[in-house]
Amino acid sequence: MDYIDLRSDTVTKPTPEMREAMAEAEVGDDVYRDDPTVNRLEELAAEMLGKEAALFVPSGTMGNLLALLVHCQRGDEVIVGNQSHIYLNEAGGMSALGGIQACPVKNQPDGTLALDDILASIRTEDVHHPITRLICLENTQNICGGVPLTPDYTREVGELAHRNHLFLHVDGARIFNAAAAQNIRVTDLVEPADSVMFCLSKGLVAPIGSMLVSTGKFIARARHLRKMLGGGMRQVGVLAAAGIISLEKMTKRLGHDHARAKKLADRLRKVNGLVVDQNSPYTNMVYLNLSDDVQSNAQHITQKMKDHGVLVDAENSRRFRLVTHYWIDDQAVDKTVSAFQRALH
Ligand code: TLP
Repeated sequence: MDYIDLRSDTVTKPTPEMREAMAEAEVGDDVYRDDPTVNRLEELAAEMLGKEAALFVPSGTMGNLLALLVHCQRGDEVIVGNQSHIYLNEAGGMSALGGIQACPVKNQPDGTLALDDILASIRTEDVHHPITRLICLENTQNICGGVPLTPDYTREVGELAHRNHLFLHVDGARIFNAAAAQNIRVTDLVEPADSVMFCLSKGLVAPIGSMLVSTGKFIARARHLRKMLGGGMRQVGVLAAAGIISLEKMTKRLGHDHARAKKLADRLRKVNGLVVDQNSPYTNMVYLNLSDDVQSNAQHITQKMKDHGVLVDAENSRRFRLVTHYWIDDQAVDKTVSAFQRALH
């Protein structure tokens, strides 16, 4: 069965144009820096984000880990949102592989970390304390609803960080969604950051890959650490070719995904048994709960939805996340609404 897959935007399969570019990609050994397609992708990513250099990495998780490893020494502390992907969903890589300690700060409902909370979490100079080294923001903030952080807020955190001799890393897995939602340039969102990771493999539709972007010196160190982690790839231009299409074309169409998410949320608000989060969606994610009067749980409804040809993600026993992307059209929205109606009654 051809499922309508709303579990994530990570499920996006490459477009026919991407497959063609992949088949025809000029390649070389990227560990020797000999792959012209990877070199082009890295130059393009750096240029689009207004930074000096970029590194192609297999996943967002590796990109974030490399950033932490470059910024921090063993025993250092990183201020992260308590609802952030880095803190919750990266298998504890920073502590396991970097000896780095997380200092979780409460994410506000709008995805931000309160400036006062950040300030209060910065360690004072004391022989007993770890050294605070880095602040991480996530844009868009996934668990808070796919909510975009603003350029003003990011600038304030950047200033706070630099005033206190800290670095700022942005987990911008969906930074182009954040820019599209606010109708601004992505450079406005990342200018205050010392390093940025963003994903090609989510709303930008590439089959694999993320980019780490920063200064030339930082990226040279990250390249060395990527090799250490076993992430030195060879004729990887076959993947970078899809990434170039992500950057040149897919960054320009994310508004369609946001409009479809809105349409989906508006329609689901009218379905008995569902309560869509008040401000959802901000970008391409719709978060909703089962209403109190529904006896069955989200896992059970998820199974019934699957029987009707629609895959959704149960966050817990009452909550769902639905993510729109390139392969979700208006018809898929209609089918999802009717699958929920049937699954609930
Ligand atoms: N997020 C995935 C899951 O891991 C939850 C998803 O379906 O949303 N930062 C953020 C903000 C992310 O949402 C993700 C993936 C990553 C980093 C990691 O990217 P990958 O999966 O490429 O390692």
